[in-house]
Amino acid sequence: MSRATGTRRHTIAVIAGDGIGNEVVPLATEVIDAAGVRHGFTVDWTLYPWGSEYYREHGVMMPRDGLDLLAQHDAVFFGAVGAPDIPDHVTLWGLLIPIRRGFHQCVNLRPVRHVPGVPSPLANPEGTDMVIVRENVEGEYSEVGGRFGRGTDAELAVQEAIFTRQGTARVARYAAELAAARRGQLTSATKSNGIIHSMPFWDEVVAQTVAAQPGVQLRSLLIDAFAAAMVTRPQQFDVVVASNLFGDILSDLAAACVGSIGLAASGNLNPERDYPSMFEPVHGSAPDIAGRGIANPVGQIATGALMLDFLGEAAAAGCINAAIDTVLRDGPRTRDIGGTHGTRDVADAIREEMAHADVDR
Ligand code: GGG
Repeated sequence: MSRATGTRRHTIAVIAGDGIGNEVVPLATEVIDAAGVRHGFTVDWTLYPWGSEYYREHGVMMPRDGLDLLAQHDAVFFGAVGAPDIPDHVTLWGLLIPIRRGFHQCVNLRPVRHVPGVPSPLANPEGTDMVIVRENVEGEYSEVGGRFGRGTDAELAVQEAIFTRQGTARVARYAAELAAARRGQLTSATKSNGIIHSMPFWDEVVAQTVAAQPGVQLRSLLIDAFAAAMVTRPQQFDVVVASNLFGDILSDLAAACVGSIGLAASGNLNPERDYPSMFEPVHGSAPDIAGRGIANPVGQIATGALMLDFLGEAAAAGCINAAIDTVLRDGPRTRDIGGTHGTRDVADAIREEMAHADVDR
């Protein structure tokens, strides 16, 4: 059916990055463009060829003025980073982390939902529906520390975690507001029995912040018990707030529990909107399957829906998510969730499903 297009424009920076990022990102942009045609907006994509290949050529993951270039866009659509021949801390700290920090993307939003029909390693995954709110710019991901006496018997490494009152309160407030708009249940991941300074501090600041948010029930759960509960009864979680490291681990675990990490979307949000936010799937570059056309594109496409929602295109986001659910239920599916189809088959099926849904409406 014909609808007016191009009345709203979004300018998006694209960094496909490494490995399967180069396979899933172009397909996800096709799906978003198709949503734009049907929902009356246009996306101007600008590709930035940064990542490990760029590093091999230039010795850096992105150019010195990289953030200035990205700052000209409404959002960043990111694929994956990581290559077997470059240390992971070089690739991560050379690209993703400078963007997260430089653009004050203090919240990493990671929704996890079981879609009926998707095979799961759990006996009872039905009804799992949570949002993990990961602190994204401080905590355990810190540059404070050092290596001493390299190569000697006395060698040692010191790594400091940094928790500020402002940073902890900020992410707790975001999570509490989100919980108030959902089922009102907020669970905070902690380890205050073993980590004697930063985690009791985290607990105090989270509790003080959440107390100011009416209608939200806060529970604090030790990260080890959290991991077990995620496997035995994930349905109990509504909104989860966690530090940078705990949030990263819990969201991989939760995504695997509902079927595959290849399904999971995320947004690195600058809630004040002073800078572009960055949207990337939870999965990495998967060098073991890169170049074979078998990666699951759903995480990247769902990430596109999250980005559109953030940009005010809720109807288009809903349409993409509904199409994803139908394709996950009826197929085609990639191998990670029990299918035999390729990356393009699944992305095309999502696009076709969107077209049918719009015609039916
Ligand atoms: N698409 C996300 C990606 O490539 N992640 C690589 C990674 O190692 N991320 C760690 C993190 O998010 O902290």
